[in-house]
Amino acid sequence: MKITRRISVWALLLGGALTGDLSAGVCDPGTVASPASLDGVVRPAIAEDVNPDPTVVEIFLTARQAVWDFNTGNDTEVFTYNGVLPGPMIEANVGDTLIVHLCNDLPVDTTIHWHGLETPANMDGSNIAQGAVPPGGTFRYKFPLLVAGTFWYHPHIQTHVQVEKGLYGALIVRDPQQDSDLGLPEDEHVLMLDDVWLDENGQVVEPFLGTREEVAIEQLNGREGNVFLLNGERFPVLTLERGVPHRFRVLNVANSRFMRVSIPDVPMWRIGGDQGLIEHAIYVPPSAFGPPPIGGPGTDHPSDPDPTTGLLLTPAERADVVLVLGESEPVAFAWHDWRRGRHSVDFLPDGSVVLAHNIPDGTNEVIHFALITVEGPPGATEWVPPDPLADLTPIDTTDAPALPLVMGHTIPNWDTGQVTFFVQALGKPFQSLTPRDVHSVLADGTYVWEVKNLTGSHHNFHTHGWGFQHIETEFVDLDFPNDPTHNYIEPATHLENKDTFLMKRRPGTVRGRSWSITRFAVNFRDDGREGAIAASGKVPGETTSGGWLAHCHILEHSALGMMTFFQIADIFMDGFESGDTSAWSSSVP
Ligand SMILES: [Cu+2]
Repeated sequence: MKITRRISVWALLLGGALTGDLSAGVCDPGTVASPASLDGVVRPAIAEDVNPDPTVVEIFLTARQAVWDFNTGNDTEVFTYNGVLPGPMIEANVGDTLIVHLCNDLPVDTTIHWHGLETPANMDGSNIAQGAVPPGGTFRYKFPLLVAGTFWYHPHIQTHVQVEKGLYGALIVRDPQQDSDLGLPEDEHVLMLDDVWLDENGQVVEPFLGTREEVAIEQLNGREGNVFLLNGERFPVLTLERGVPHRFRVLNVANSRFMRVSIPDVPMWRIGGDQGLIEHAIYVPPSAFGPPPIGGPGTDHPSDPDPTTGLLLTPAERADVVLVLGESEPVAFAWHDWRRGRHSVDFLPDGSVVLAHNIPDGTNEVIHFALITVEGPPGATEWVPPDPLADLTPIDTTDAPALPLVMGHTIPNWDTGQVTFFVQALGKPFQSLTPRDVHSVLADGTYVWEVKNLTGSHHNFHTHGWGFQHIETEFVDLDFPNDPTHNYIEPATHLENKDTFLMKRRPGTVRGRSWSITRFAVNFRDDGREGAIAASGKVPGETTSGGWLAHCHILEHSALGMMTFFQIADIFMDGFESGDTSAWSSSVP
């Protein structure tokens, strides 16, 4: 490891690999309170809470460039918070107030979005919730933490570029009573899973370059990287205690890659996810591994084709799982492919462009994120989850109005390969939407998101500001109306509060003749925010928000328009101010 300039960050001492600090900017460099991955606990570095009040967590985050060693033989220029990648993990208890002082030492505008958190509208950090924080600028975020769960933070300007370059961190909101009821060891592990696309010089590849075929493929399928990272490290060795239950909070922070992860022969119990615990633990069978045995970062055996094995996380989803390592042999923490409808594209001489699915999809080789070595004497070989884990309240959608959306994209442009995506209305990308095109809802109202997926690929759906509950997914194929394998309803498998959810592809092959519709229950509750949820107009004001975003979290898709916004437009609510509609924001979200 080459250290070009010493700074006092713990990561220097550890496997995390800061090799230099490129900034000479206006901001305090920011601190990290404690190092990553010590004493058998796998986690990112932890942010320093500078506020002595036990109910206030106050953090300084400086976004700045740095040089990172991904063990590729080259120093990679990255974006960091406080010089570490992932950014320092923020820890708090439900009910605490979080204050974050962002200082932007990057050469570009940025913001911080608090993925999954129920913030006041003007603290949401999206490009329409607040003005950009320019280079040298600062912004103070302050809000109460209303829900316990596994959350994360990242920019929401040029998101697909800035997250890819390393700007992300975990935000864990704990409920101490719930945690003690689980009866698990106090130390839990936090695993942020990423992939990054590096060129032959070890630098992050700019988006949407290359031939029209390459542009079209990257846009249609999203960017899938060639270097896998667990907490910013490539193929780390993790040491974990044998014979005890381990709680893993797992976060998919990749731009586009669906993360299906597994440990050979080790089942998991999923106890929660995006928005905290679920009611009853769900058994997650391990994916099958064939020979050869554990290798380096890549191996040459194909993924388990059974889509029901392993833990599946679409981009931005999180899972809270418990597992026991019984054997003393090292084991792999591995990624398996999952059939998500990757496109191939052909530009034909007659000027037509044909999309097909003629590339490996679901059968790509297994990649090892990390090697787990196991220590200690034999102990427990399994863990029996308490039941129930938590009490959840189903949202009653009787008579609830629907909020229809429609996800899709255009055929790639014949000259450039460019694709336009949409989620609000046919052919209308985010950039073209006005407040007249989008949904306005009442505070405290209950609605049903009714999201149609016209495409032959899986996407996902994320809304800012409020979690939701999956009701059902309906599959429709007009060409085979009597075929029950093409026309059916998949009800929710269990009750869970989510903020990011898989949008399954259409069952048929003919465009416009087949689709899926996924329905989610949502209550736009104002509890804890007292009117600070009002947002409208698409353009942020000094203290007002232009709205709340809803989008696909395949970041290439949202950047290209698969995003919309909704307005909380209760004009009778205290604090309501109509947004400025004099100019439409055209910045990439
Ligand atoms: Cu998408």
